[in-house]
Parts: sequence; C-alpha cells; structure tokens
Amino acid sequence: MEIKIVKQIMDWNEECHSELNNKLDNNKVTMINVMGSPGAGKTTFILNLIREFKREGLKVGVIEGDIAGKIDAEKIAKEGIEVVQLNTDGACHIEAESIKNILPSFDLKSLDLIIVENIGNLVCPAEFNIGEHLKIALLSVPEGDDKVEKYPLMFANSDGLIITKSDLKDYFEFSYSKVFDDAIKRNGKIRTFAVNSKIDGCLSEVKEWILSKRNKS
Ligand SMILES: Nc1nc2c(ncn2[C@@H]2O[C@H](COP(=O)(O)OP(=O)(O)O)[C@@H](O)[C@H]2O)c(=O)[nH]1
Ligand SMILES: [Mg+2]
Ligand SMILES: [Zn+2]
Repeated sequence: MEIKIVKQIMDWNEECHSELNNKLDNNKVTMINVMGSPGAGKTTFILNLIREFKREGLKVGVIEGDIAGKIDAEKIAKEGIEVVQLNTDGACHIEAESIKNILPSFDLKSLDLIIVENIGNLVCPAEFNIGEHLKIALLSVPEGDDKVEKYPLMFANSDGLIITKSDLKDYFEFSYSKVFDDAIKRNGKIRTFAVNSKIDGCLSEVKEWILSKRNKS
C-alpha cells in the first residue's frame, strides 16, 4: 500500500510538471531549478546569475524555497528582482504543485527566466520535477569530493554541476577530476563548471551555457 501511494504522488507531480513546463514554454520563460546542500552557495550563485542576466537585458523572477523564514528572498529583493518566498513548513523539497500555486504571482509575459532555489539537501529535490527546463546541482569544495558517489541521483538527474567555493580548494582535500568523473559516469550529458562566487563575472561561462540551452527550447 505504501508503495502505491508514493507512485500516485509521483505520477501526479509529473503531470503537474508537464503542465507547468508547457505553460512556461508558451510564455517563452525558462525555469531553472537550483539544488544543493544548505550553505553550498545557492543564493550567492543565484545573485551572480541575476547580475549576468541583467547585463544581457533579460528579466528574471525568483522563487526562494526554504523550510522557514525569508532571509534569502530579502537578499534577492534588494537586486530589484520580483521574488516569492515559498516556505515548505518542514517539507524537504519543492513539488510542482507549489510552483503551480506561485506562478500566478508573476507576470510571465514580462519575464525571460525564473530561477528556483530548492530546499537545501542532496536527496529528494532530485526526485521531483517542478516545471523546470534545467536542473543545476551545486557542490561546494568544503562538502567533500565523495558527494557524487554518496548522492548519485542528484547528479544523474541534473543538467549542470557547479563546484562552488573553488577559492577554498587549498584548505580541503578535494579532487575536481574525481567529482567530474563520478558525475559523468552517472550522467554522460552533464555540463561541469568550477567557480569562485566571490569574483565578479565568475558565471559568464555558466550564463552562456544556460542561454544556449534556452535558445534551443
Ligand atoms: N569563499 C566562498 N564562499 C562562498 C562561495 N559561494 C558562497 N559562499 C559563502 O557561503 C555561505 C553560504 O552561501 P549561500 O549562498 O547562502 O548558500 P545556500 O545556503 O546554498 O543558499 C555564505 O557565507 C556565502 O558568502 C564561494 O564561491 N567562495
Ligand atoms: Mg540560500
Ligand atoms: Zn523531501
């Protein structure tokens, strides 16, 4: 019985995902699902990405997922960006239904991209499609280079892997090649990057990659 209930939720989530994905396509909006552990650098990454897209003249909206509070949404709002804080009240991932409820808060016609910061964890956010076109998994150097092996689904299901905090590499035993090899073994199509988010312009290559994906859709 237990298994049957889970399957129903997943099936239903998948239907909701497709509906959202089509709606975003019809409005020419690309949605990006940013995932990673608490503290991996998701909010910092999103702030940098917003600045890159602004330079391109693109309009971005953000959905900030957190179990509680609105700290991250306040940081995003300071950039003059339309942002909605989603509090999951304890739930450890975002589901498509929550995005469906939030989407009417945005004027889709005026937006080019919506970036979603998922709940910080390397497990279940990977299991739920939420209407997105691209999934990006962040892994920071201090978390360790064994995380792809330990949490394979996150990296098997993502389009991009960004190693963050590359400026801290000298303080940790961390092999980029191990992480990249482990990821590519599980997902031959994954694009890999390493960034130091403290440097302005650190995401220019990531931005180019996202835009190339966007133009294809
Ligand atoms: N040194 C360094 N610190 C970073 C980098 N990216 C993020 N941080 C810091 O890591 C902490 C957590 O970042 P945050 O973006 O809030 O992570 P989140 O919990 O995944 O959203 C903050 O103090 C950031 O300033 C980076 O590339 N290098
Ligand atoms: Mg955050
Ligand atoms: Zn969860």
